[in-house]
Amino acid sequence: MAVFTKNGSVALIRIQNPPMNALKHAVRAAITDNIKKANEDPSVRSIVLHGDGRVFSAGADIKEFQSGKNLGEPGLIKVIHTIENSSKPVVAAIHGVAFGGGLELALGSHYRLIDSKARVAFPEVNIGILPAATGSQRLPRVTDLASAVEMCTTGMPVSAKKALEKGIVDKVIYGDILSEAISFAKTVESKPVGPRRVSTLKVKGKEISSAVFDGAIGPLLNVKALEAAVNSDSYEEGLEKEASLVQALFFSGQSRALQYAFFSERKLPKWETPGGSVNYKNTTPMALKEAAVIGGGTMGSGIAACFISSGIPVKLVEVNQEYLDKTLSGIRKIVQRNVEKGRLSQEKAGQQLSLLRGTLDYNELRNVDIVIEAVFENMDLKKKIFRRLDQTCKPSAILASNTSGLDIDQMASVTSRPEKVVGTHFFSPAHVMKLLENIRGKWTSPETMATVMELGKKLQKISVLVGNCPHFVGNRMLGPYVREASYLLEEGALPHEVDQVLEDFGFAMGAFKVGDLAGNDVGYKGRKDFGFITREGQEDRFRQGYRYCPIADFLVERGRLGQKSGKGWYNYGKPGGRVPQPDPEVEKLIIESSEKAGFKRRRISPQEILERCLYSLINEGFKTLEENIASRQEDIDMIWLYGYGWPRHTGGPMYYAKNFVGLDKIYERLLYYQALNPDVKHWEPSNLLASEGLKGRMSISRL
Ligand code: 3H9
Repeated sequence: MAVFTKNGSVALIRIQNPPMNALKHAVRAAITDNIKKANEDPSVRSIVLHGDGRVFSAGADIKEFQSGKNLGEPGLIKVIHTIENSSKPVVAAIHGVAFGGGLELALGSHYRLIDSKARVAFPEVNIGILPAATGSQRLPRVTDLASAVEMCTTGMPVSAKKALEKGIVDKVIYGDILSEAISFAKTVESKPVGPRRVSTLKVKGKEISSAVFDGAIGPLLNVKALEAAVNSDSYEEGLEKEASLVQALFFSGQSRALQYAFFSERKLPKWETPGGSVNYKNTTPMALKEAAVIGGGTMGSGIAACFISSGIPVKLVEVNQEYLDKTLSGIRKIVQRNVEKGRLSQEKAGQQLSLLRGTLDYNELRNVDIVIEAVFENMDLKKKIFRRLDQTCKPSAILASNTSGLDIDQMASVTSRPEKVVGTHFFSPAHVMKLLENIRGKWTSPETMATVMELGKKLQKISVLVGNCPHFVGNRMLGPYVREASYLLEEGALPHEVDQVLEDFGFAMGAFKVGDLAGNDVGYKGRKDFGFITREGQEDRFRQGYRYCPIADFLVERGRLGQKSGKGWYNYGKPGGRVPQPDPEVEKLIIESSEKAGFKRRRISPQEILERCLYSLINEGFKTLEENIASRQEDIDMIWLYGYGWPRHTGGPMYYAKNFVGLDKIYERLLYYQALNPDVKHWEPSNLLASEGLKGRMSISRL
């Protein structure tokens, strides 16, 4: 947990808790004991604190927060004070990262050396807490207040060079960090440690503090903790305030939800099929040396941009030279924008673009390892392309579809290699959105699954493996949410009222604003293919015996496609406009439509709006688990966090259902809405949710 060795007069304390040296109880105890041991050993004149393996330390052990176990003494604060009170100088030798409690340990040391490639951060804000093991009180004693506020409220890592400029560390090391730290320690052995104790230093920039805090936007209690450092008469008083602030956060559901999200995200690479028989451990991915993308629309271009930015050569196939030229120049623009934003050097941009090749000829795809079809959502067209790819590509090549909801098995059925056919559902814009929903068809081989999951990692995506059903997991759950939003319009609400409730809940945009952004014609085209469209003047409000709201169809037929046409559910002033204004024409259309359908409009409460949109979506999520489409609760939650902007501080729809609402309550409301709306299929409770709701708890083994 922490190993004690000696190099002449220097005691070396090596933190040892792979992979990230999280400061769990045994580590804390071992550091404290070893500091005492070094102080008692007359042959020791200085101490170097360093980390084993990849990092110095990623901070407190978040698993301990979750379990509530092993939180007893020595707590991190005690360890830090033991270090600081050491009569022999302690030098922290930082490599990899010193994050959270790791940085707090370093700030408890008398000197801080940092490897040139290492980073420091206070990322506590990302898990809903603050640097409460003296960090919020120490940081503004070594750096300026504005930097302290920025670090504590954004959680963003700071490079070694910046950390030196900001006064957080004393020296950047370009050679071997440990041997340099040992030499350094020897040079400070006879220097007094008193002046090096950070807790005794004055807070920097007290005089400008009100200007900094007034301008500070960011998680409130992180800012308050820094204010406590400024306004307290002593370090000890500041610490007391820090402790009371973190207590409030610890007991908020939000910090637990954020910690759940942290671990859920890290569970995704450890993917498995339902029941776990095929998983990341028992499969080996194929090597992907070269890829191809069919179709250079928004999706295809974004996907190709992802490949080249990850160093994978890609061939993009279009139907004619004009489209191809347009697509290639679009991709060049994506790369160039990264240069303009300072994310990429001109040289790297050139390297990326050299990996891109446009072609009209399928024969050029003979040797690629994976093809991603990204043409529009038409099964006949997709089948035609899959047949052609099957005839052209080498037998080992994977044929993937970027469909957002069509049947992968149908595409596989026209090939001679159904085991190599898989869904890779990117989200728009593909080069920006983090989520990749990979879909296993009934024939998809474990090797193919492993390969697309590995591909997601290479493309730096959050990849989730799901089963094949109409619209898969994300869009399937989106269906009831969007349908409920439109039913609410018929019954009395207006788009901005529904959106306001959803945005108050935490979505960046409500359902109607999202529709306008994505283009209302996208869903319309899909419905049209299924013969689902209702035209104005027609009074057809049922599909396959279930309720159907046609207002979205009317909108598209009036040319209100969304932001791109300047008008959709809202008015944007001009095509491409971004500022939504409620539009009287839409209100009139909605009111007339409800009248024709025989609804007596009423005021609908925010509570009802929220329940109907969210609970219907959650119910569908349970159905995907029950039907073995989703393997695990965490997969669903991460799909919603990364693909649909579900508010992270509630963990995701499944976590929210269980921990913020309660499944018994949700089940009861599903029954209530089902009784009121027998013509709405999505209110039929999922059996899984029903059984757990009845039990009043959620102890499903897979969850
Ligand atoms: C804190 O310090 C509070 C104090 O201020 C005061 C309290 C009073 N704990 O991310 P990776 C695991 S709060 C437990 O895949 P990477 C992680 O789950 C803490 N486990 O690697 C994974 O496990 P598994 C503030 C942790 O190279 C494995 O390590 N610190 C912790 O992509 C590898 O992680 C943070 O919030 C932890 N603290 O990224 C830092 N950290 O193998 C959080 C990691 O079972 N950590 N694990 O899936 C990170 O940001 C990233 O892990 C890091 C490495 C950038 C360090």
